[in-house]
Amino acid sequence: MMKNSVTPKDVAEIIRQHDNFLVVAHENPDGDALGSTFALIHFLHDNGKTAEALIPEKLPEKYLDFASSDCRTEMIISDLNSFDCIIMLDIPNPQRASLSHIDFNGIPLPVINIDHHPDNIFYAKWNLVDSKAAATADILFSIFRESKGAKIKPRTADLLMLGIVMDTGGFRFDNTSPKVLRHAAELLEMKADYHNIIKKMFFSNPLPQQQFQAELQLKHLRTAFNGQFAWFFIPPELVRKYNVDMRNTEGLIEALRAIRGTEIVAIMQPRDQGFKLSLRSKSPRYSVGTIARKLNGGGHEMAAGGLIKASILENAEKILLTHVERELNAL
Ligand SMILES: [Mn+2]
Repeated sequence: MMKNSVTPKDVAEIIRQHDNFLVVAHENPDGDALGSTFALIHFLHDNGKTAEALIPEKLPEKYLDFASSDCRTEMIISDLNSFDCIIMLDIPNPQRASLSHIDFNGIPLPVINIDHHPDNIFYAKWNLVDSKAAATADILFSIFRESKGAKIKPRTADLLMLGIVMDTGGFRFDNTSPKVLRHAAELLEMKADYHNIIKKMFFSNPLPQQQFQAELQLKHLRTAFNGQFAWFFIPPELVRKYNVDMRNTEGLIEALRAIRGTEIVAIMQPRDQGFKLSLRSKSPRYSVGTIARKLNGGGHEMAAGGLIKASILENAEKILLTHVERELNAL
């Protein structure tokens, strides 16, 4: 048991004892971060609490219909006085929080850390970290069910389902467990609109974005190590050509994972002093978490991200290939 570990039941009780919550998601929020945040806001409101979310970035377009109105885009330290508890969702360390401009250690409020990343550093007063959980939304559902007499309305069920669907890739990834499938069935019984979620998340690409992906695959896909590794570098001029908003390209990496024979896949994009890296593995034998931790990042064993510090693409690719080769041969 790690320090200050709490159970879903404990968190349900801590929530009962507080009234006014700030809910914080990680930077570049994905479907689990957003689904969890909005689900928690709805749940708290429906059960007599006040709550606001902090999401400093413009949301990816496909999530706009799911957004809750009590959402702030910025926060200064004095704003925190109006809350009596902070809940951090899907955030392995405070540097990844959208609150990172505020000195986390100086925050005068109790903090609950609810997450499923294996590299979570247990930074809060109360930490509920379950790395076996498929999604943070799945952990939240356990908390909500432990909340005696609390209502879980269809909108809340819907948002939890959104988080679960996105972190399991529509129940295709290795984190799809009996538990998460049971939870999903219960959420359906609570009137989560699964079909709408699938349509909005997977079958609603704008045409230029689809064409962007086609050209990316046709002209920029590279493979190595007998096809066990595939990657693309996303050229900024291609992004401009199709006027693509990169916030809307969550899931782009699945095109690489779909290729037979690939074990590790990656996407690289230019970022500050180097190249931002997204990594996926298709088998628990190969940990992209290990690679990411060596490359200024982290994440799950089979889904992770990092930053390669290099001035030109060729050098970044060389560094990446070295690490991938080591992981492929690690057994
Ligand atoms: Mn997650």
